[in-house]
Amino acid sequence: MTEKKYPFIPYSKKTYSEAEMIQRSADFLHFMDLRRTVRDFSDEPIPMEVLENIILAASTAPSGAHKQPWTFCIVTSPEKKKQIREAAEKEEHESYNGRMPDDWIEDLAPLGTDWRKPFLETAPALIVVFRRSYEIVNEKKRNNYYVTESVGLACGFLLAAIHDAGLAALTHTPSPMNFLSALLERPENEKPYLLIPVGYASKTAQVPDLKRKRLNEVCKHYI
Ligand code: IYR
Repeated sequence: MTEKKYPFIPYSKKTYSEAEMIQRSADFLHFMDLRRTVRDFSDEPIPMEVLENIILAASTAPSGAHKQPWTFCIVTSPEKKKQIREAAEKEEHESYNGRMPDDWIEDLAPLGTDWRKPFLETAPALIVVFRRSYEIVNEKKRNNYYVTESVGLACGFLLAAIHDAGLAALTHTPSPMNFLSALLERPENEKPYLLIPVGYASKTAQVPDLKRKRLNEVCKHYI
């Protein structure tokens, strides 16, 4: 069966003078450069409407064949957060004590991370992102496309939206993270992708004084 075509509608977008573009792009760069991964959160709650808006902003990301192959689970239940923390710490303990190769441990040492994940309970909300590799349509499996790329893009939008709302986040990747599927009772077509605590940074939060790569390290120009 061939799918029906979308109707096409006119599109126009506001443009700027070169001077305005330069100013806007520099302002945006400065704003994005202020985003930092935070590991120390206040337990102050955040409005649900903010979380929902952030997720809808993430969901505007481009995706393969516009399948939007993602599910964002919001966890604010203290009991669920505790279960997630306990399960994550169990895995992380094993990872830090033997599962991660020495090089990896060495690369993480400057960041001061370890197996303890108190932020999973302190942060007022956890957004657990799932990737959907297929859908069930009329009882049949229908694949999604470029799922990893699509969900990565959506998570990028999500982090930018969180930052824009004045909140902080941590892109946490407990490994393995299958326990999230069980704890959140997700269907077979969904696999956990990222676990993102969201909230206010605690008043005493510190971040490593890391430097970002310069333009010539991340960009090559072919004239
Ligand atoms: N998942 C572990 C280890 C970890 C890995 C990387 I790569 C990081 O940038 C940070 C942590 C943890 O969350 O501690």
